[in-house]
Amino acid sequence: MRDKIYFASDFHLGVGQKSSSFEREKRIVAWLDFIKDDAKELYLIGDIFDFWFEYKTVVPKGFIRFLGKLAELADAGVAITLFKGNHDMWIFSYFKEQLNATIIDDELIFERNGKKFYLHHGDGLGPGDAKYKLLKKIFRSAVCQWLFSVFHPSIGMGIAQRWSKHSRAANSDEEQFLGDDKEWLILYANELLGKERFDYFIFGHRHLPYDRALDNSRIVNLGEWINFQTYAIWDGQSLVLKNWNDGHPSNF
Ligand SMILES: [Mn+2]
Repeated sequence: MRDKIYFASDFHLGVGQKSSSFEREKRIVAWLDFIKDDAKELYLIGDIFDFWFEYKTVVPKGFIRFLGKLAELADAGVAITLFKGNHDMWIFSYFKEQLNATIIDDELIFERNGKKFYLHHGDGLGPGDAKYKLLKKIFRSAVCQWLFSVFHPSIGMGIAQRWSKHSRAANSDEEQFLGDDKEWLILYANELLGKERFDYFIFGHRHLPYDRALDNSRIVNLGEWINFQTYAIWDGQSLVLKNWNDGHPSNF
């Protein structure tokens, strides 16, 4: 029965040593293969690629097993939704054309079985970080995208790869939970709950899997696939955060 909804984020394909990114890609492909028969919808909530840019006629090399497996799911009837993350905000129309994927710029709100979901990659939300919020506006602007596109891909992708070596995903170990009063996505969710009812908030970006109760609601952070290999599944009744332990899913 094709009736499950799956959520994952922050694969950061391409970051780290070539071999480690390739191993990660193979783990993700095995997971996609595992879910392909009962998945109705698949939400990939940002930073799937450590860097992505679509030139008019050129896309970045690599990830062929991952893209092939996504195509297999799409062809089997899984509805794929791809969120722009802060690392892959320059996803344009390629995955819409190739996978019939829905591309989400910021948040997505929907209801399933009377439960209301709020989904967002998680970047630029909550208090503070004015510098990033400004940068996001600049990077997402048409002018900035045009400027990048006029460089030869060897130059543009070269800049991106050097930049990626200094990124958090490339260098940091596991993150620490700061507490319900300090985690900015929890603060953001609580602020939204003051105005509107939501049953579930699902974010990525934080690189720390967590599942916390809020006021009549819950917040799930999907973690990442460098250290945790975590994902969430909705079976129509409940939302569960899980670990993919190389073929043996367990509750997180
Ligand atoms: Mn990330």
